[in-house]
This record gives sequence, structure tokens and C-alpha cells, in this order.
Amino acid sequence: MPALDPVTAESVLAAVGIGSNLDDPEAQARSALRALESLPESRLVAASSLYRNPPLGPQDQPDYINAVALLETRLSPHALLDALQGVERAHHRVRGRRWGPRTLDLDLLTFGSACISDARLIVPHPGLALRAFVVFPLAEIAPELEIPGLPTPARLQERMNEAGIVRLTQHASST
Ligand code: A4P
Ligand code: MG
Repeated sequence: MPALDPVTAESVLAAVGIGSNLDDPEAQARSALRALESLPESRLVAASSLYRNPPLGPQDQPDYINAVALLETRLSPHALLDALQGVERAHHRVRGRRWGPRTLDLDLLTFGSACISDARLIVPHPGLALRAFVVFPLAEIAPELEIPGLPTPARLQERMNEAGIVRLTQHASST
């Protein structure tokens, strides 16, 4: 069983970014949400709609489906990262070129009020405030979330260009 971090034995609210652009990305995102529902020591609190949007980075790859999930967890940040990477592997994630196409990418966006920067983990995720495909779904499910060093998702969204993002469904987990 993944280790519980004694410092965070109280449960913490964590936001997880979901991205896919290979092998039926919508199905990959829904499957990822089901996997997040089953993580140990954790509870899925909310799931955003799915959002279709053009790739950030190399343009010679399909559009992405992105979503965000909110988890209440008693796992430590690193144990949660281990669990997320396990879910990626179960979805046949192959690590190729940076920002290249992938069946499933799970990014730990926020972990309560934690600021982490080590060899394995940077939290809040450095791309969070800059990416419409993160800010829009996060603002949908947690507009007033307190993120260390950043405005709330609602405020981030106000300032942001939609950048071709299309909201697909009301709730990713409801169909
Ligand atoms: N790592 C450090 N911090 C974190 C964190 N907060 N969450 C480390 C997750 N992982 C984190 O990740 C590389 C390493 O980052 C991990 O081993 C972990 O220890 P990776 O998933 O293997 O590599 P990657 O995803 O290709 O690289 P990177 O830089 O994390 O890319 P991003 O930021 O994930 O972006 N366009 C659209 N439209 N939608 C997308 O979802 N995604 C990407 C990838 C590019 N373009 C996109 C999208
Ligand atoms: Mg990643």
C-alpha cells in the first residue's frame, strides 16, 4: 500500500489534470476518471467536463481531450504521484518526446497549500496558470480554489484567451 505521509495525515484536496490525444482520447479520459475513483486513501470529489483543444507544443499531433479532477486524499504528494503514474502505465502510456502525443497524462496540479520543488515533483504545476486546458476545467469545478502563489481559477480564467478550447459534455463522469 502507498505510504501515508505523517505530515499530511489529515486529508488534503488535490487537483489532477487529465490529458489524452491517442487511442480514443475521450474514452481514455473517462477511464482515467474511473481509475481516480479507485485510488487508495482517496475520494473523487469532482470531475470537470471534457474539453477538446489543439495541442500545446508540437503541432503534428492530434487534438487533446483535457479534464480536471478534484481528489480528497490522505496519500502524501509523492505517493499520489506514484499512484497517478501507475494509472498512466495501466493506460499504456509510453514516454516519447517531450510534449509528444500520449494515451494518458496525469499531472498533479495542486496539493492543498503545499509548494513542492524537487527532482520528481513540482507543485503547483508550473504550467497551471498559463494553460487554458487546465484553467477552464479547474474553474468549472473549483472556481475559488486557493492555489499558493496564484489567483483563484475564476480570476485566472477571466484573463485568459479560450485558445480554441471546446467544452464537450456537462460532466465527464456522468455518461
Ligand atoms: N513531474 C514534476 N512535477 C510534476 C507534477 N506536478 N505532476 C515530473 C506530474 N509529474 C510531475 O512527466 C515528466 C516528469 O515530470 C515525471 O516523471 C514527474 O516526475 P511526463 O508525464 O513523463 O512528461 P511530459 O508530460 O511529456 O512532460 P511535461 O513537461 O510534464 O509536459 P506536460 O506539462 O505534462 O505537458 N497540449 C494540450 N492541448 N493538452 C495537454 O494536455 N500536454 C502536454 C504535456 C503538451 N501539450 C498539451 C498537453
Ligand atoms: Mg506530464
